Amino acid sequence: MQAMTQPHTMHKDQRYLVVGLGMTGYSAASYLLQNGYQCTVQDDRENPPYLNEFQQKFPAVEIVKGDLSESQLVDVDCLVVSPGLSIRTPLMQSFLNSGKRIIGDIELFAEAVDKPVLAITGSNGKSTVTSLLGEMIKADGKHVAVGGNIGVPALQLLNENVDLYVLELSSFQLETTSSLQPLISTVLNVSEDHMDRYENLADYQQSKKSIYSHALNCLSNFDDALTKQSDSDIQFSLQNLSCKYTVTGTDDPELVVDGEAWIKTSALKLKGRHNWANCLAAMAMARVAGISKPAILKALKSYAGLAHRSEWIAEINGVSWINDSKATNPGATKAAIEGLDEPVILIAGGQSKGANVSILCESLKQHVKTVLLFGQDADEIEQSWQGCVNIQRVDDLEQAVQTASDLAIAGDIVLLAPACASFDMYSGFAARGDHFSRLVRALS
Ligand code: UMA
Ligand code: ADP
Repeated sequence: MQAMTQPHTMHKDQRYLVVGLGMTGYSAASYLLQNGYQCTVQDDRENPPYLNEFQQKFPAVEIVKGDLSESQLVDVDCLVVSPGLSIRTPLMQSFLNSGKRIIGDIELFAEAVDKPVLAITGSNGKSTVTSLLGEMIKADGKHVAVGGNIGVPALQLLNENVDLYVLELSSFQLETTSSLQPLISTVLNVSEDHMDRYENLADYQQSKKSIYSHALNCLSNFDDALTKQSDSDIQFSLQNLSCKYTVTGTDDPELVVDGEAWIKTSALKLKGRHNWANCLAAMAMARVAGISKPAILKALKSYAGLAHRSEWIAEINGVSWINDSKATNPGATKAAIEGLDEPVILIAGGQSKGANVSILCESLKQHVKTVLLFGQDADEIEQSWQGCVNIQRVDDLEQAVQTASDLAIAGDIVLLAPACASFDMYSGFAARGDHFSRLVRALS
């Protein structure tokens, strides 16, 4: 399987076809057209999300709706494919095999960027590390642009006043990127996700690790061998005291840099052991970027995390309600459950994306009283968890919240951490998390 061709070089005489008119496609087509390249756009939907904006901005540019066809590709030199679409289709592979190029928005960004880039990928923790690192850089008085998979297309960040770019990159974006040269890159962790787009875990891991290809510095997670690039990696670890970035102590552990304790974990706003790892990763990247210790500490003490990630919503009759709607794969749900000491009522389900949810059995046994399960892949998930935890099927989130409210007693935590994507019922994890918060607030 060929994911990319050789590094891309932009030519004004090349004909580009932007595939997909979502947020990324819109930013890529706008970038190309504004910079004088020949570009048309295709989307298989009748009403792509950015159709109106695009038509208003570029009324003369052709937009083809419907399935991508072979005849359309004859006059195209380079495809710019949106991350939500696989490039592993026979049509795209035959396009690649004919010697033509497939790139994504990050490749266009890589061609244009002239300031250092700090690049983050991983199965979980990307957005937390990306935004925390952005806060550290801001605290040092530098102009930082933060974006990528976190929600702002990278091409929209390009600006001459920026000192540093922090990019969250998905495996999909990395598949169509070959010439990004980050000052530092990290793969935070690798666990099953997007198995509907990859042949197996090794295939997914390979996409993630391509972030290291031209990086000047590589940061890996000593506790996750799947993230390692080489023996010269900078490493962080929650276990190994010989790593440059680590944690010591038991009562109130401290984050340690080069053997020196920098901050007690109790002083961090972010809670949970997985977030200690995220803090270490952000600290390591900030230091490579020359950010001062006071700025790093200031951000660590004030950064409270993003919505929908272990977000405390309410306490009602002694029961805490937590929204971790962003836990869209089993690895994230595991971290969310294991970060809690109280008995948990877990709300889960949705689209499992082919992931092996049975990796959660041990955590469910140890921490979870009842799972309230719903959504497209609930049957399959119930089979995997049968025997390790009490499971109750519910129709939807509303019924899940009502049932949790009936079951919970003071001291329990009700946790929405679905281990699944939400697209069977919602427009995304944020819509699901917002619905949960509204339902919980209505209880009180
Ligand atoms: N689509 C079609 N037909 C098309 C084009 C797209 O049906 O012709 C569908 C895709 O299959 C997908 C949806 O439209 O279901 C969105 O795809 P897109 O490539 O247009 O996505 P964008 O709106 O451009 O958003 C993308 C990222 N989305 C994906 O990778 C699916 C956003 O990450 C990212 O914030 C944005 O670019 C800016 O960089 C979201 C995401 O879910 C948060 N990412 C995945 C994740 O984090 O797990 C990888
Ligand atoms: P991503 O952008 O990779 O999805 P987020 O920072 O948005 O990551 O966190 C998503 C969810 O993943 C969180 O709600 C939490 O449950 C889990 N998570 C966060 N950091 C880690 C980590 N380092 N290891 C495992 N799980 C994590």
